[in-house]
Amino acid sequence: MPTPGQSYRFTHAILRQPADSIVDGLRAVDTGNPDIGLFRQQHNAYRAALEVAGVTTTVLDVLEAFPDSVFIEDAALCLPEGAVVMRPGAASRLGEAAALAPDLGTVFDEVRALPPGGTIEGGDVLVTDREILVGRSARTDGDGIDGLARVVADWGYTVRELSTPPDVLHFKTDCGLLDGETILTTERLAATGAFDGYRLVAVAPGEEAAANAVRVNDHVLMPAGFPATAARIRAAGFTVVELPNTEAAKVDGGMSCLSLRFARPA
Ligand code: CIR
Repeated sequence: MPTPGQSYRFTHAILRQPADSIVDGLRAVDTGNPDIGLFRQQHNAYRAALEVAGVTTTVLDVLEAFPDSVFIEDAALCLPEGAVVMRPGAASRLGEAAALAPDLGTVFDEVRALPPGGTIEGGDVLVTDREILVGRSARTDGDGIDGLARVVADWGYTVRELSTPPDVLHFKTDCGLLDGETILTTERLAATGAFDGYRLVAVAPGEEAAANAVRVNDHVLMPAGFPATAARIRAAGFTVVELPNTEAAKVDGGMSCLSLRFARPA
């Protein structure tokens, strides 16, 4: 059940070690391969920032067979009641979810599967204090969204289906939660009316890649290099932590996709 103020309060996070095979990672536009050494450094800095924000982190072993497996958020949805294993729409990523399920089982009392049919990736799912928003995208379809709605209904969650803007990878490529009622968003996503009734902070024009920020306890983690958007988030009263993300960005990865964040009893 959504609990006011709890959608960005986390005690734990699960990450996955970047694979050398990240050079084969999916990307919309090829701007060159990630440098694996630098990727690891940036991943370590991201993990450290989660710890500073008050989260205990677990880093799972590398999965070389799955180049994009460092983007662990896409393979599951973690809620206080339990975890739901996603069904990625990218064929090369399907096996990541199955590989993750046993690890989720060591943490959660309940790990649920989706009913047959459809696809859905965690990058298309935004949990707020009042509902679960899911954007249809090239990776997530209506059947996948319906399946999630059925799986979480008895936990008290309402799922609302929205559209991801055309040519945008995931719904959360273009937005991030700042608090239970406040969303950081691109103008193009806000213009769809998806967030009517929420407070909005718009990313600065030309800084659309800054939208995938993630609120973790009292910190907002965002990619470095977007000063105008960082200033807007600070002006709205939030504490911003800017992190180098150049290597994940080469394969369309951002702040949210690098971890599964959740709250567990002490
Ligand atoms: C992919 O295309 O699946 C990966 N290269 C990037 C996934 C990013 N995930 C996310 O934003 N949640």
